[in-house]
Amino acid sequence: MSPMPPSEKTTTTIETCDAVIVGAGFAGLYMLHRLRGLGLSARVYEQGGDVGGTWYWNRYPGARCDVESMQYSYSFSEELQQEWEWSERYAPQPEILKYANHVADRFDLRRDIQLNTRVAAARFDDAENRWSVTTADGKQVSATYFILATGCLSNARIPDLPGLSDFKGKTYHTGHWPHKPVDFTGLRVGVIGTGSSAIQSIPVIAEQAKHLFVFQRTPNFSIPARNAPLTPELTREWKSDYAARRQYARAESRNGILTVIPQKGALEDNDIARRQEYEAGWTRGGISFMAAYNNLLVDKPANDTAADFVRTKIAEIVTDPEVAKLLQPHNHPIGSKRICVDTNYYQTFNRPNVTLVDIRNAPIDTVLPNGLRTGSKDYELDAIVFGTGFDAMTGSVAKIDITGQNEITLNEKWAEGPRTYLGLMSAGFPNMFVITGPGSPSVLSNMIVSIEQHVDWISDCLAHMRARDADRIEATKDAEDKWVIHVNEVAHGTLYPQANSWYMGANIPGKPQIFMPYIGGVAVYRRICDDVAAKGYEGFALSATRQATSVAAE
Ligand code: N01
Repeated sequence: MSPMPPSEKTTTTIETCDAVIVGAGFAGLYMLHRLRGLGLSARVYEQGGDVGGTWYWNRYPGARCDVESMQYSYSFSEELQQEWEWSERYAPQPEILKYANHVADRFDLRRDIQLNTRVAAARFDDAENRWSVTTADGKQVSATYFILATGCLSNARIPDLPGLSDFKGKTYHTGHWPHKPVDFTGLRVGVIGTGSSAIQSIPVIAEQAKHLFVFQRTPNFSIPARNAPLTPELTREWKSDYAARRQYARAESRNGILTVIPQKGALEDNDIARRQEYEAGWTRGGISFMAAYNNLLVDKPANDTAADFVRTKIAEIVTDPEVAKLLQPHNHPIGSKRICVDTNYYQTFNRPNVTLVDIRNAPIDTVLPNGLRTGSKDYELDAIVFGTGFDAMTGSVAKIDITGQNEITLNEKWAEGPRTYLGLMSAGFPNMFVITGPGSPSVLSNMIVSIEQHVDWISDCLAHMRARDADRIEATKDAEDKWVIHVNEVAHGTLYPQANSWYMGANIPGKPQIFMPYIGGVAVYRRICDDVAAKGYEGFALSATRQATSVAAE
């Protein structure tokens, strides 16, 4: 047995199970359900006070999903998808959280979920073929499988601004919002950041605040959501054909969302036809705006036509031409950063109580006890809202001290960027699975579609192993190396790497800049994963380290 680090010497093994799952968001909940279906014992550890993952933490004003409700939901249970009623085209955060809670209750998941418990470390014991998992309160559990369902946008990040600890007002991060409603009435509020979270919250905060200052470093492209109540007719239409629509989204689409797949490129249309096409997308609302043509994310001149259209819209909506100019993005192709979806975002800058502050040319120098100082001016503030994003995809995994074979930690192995085979496993870390990890479509897709695909793949893999008396699976280094190259090549065939985005790790000082998700599309990716499985888990090494019965009998 490999030696324990000093901090773990005093812990006692209190539990054994087949699998430890980290996180009780949508990935962890479904993983638990599937493992139970296989007759495996599993324990879920969740650092939040309840289930729901991202929807438990992101309670900021205006938070809602940018994938339509009828599609942003589980498909694994026909009864569940028939009985659940969504109220709006884009569900608000409280409703999605209610749905996660409903799922946890309906499938009796809570008895295997331990809340308020952060997993601090996990260590693979090669000789025993077991993971020893330690929680932050020093408890230890031993499991054959270690499954990271930690979410891609779970590690909220507040920039290291000088003077922040001396600020006398309240500070918030959109991704770590208080559970009690925050009332900004009568306050001078500063929002730092203009990503999806800030763009959703700014119009709502502006309605409450005495004055709202928006500190913008990089303007973003945003498309109107056109949110509305879901009509009973539309809901009925979806439910009458749910299975087929789901199947299309998972097996035919690029991003796990049912959209008409465009057949032509933007430059194949003349100016008038193109404008009509974009106008239709703008009027329809939502992220399908980028599905107008098939080359918007691979061809810069084509992309420019869509970007110009949105820049023109901004100029039409925002009455002050100087403010409109500042809001028009020019430093990245449209869609190369996650496109935002809003309700009245650009219109909010016409309000007399809202000021846009350019911190690209005059960066924040310091936080003052009563506000913020940028290069040119002081701003008095009672509250600061950080919409500054996350250490995405790897951040929440990196917070766990994971040690694999030969005493190598995952953080050491991923020091130059994450390395996985299919985004599912990393060589040297046997029996450790990552759900929607780097190297898989994950954040470029409807997350629930990708979560279900990974959970199903992992479950089928474990069933396959059990049928062959195997109890160890590991990615081979060769397969992983080839996959990393492929992920990189596909990304560089697109415009995505041209943006300083969190997809690239560019928002975290010092983080290696590598395009993390797999951009080949969910349908292509699913076929690759299914093919790997059909070939006996090609690129993975499966073995039996002891009598197979011990896997399930402990
Ligand atoms: O975070 P972001 P987010 N000083 O990283 C700025 C998903 N999501 O929480 O671009 C000043 O996108 C930063 O500026 P810059 C969705 O996938 C989905 O908004 O780095 N500014 C940027 O403007 C999304 O993409 C939904 O120059 C600083 C902003 O903060 C992802 O979550 C809703 C700064 C961060 O934007 C993350 O979105 C919400 C600094 N030091 C989120 N550091 C829906 O489903 C950062 N910024 C609708």
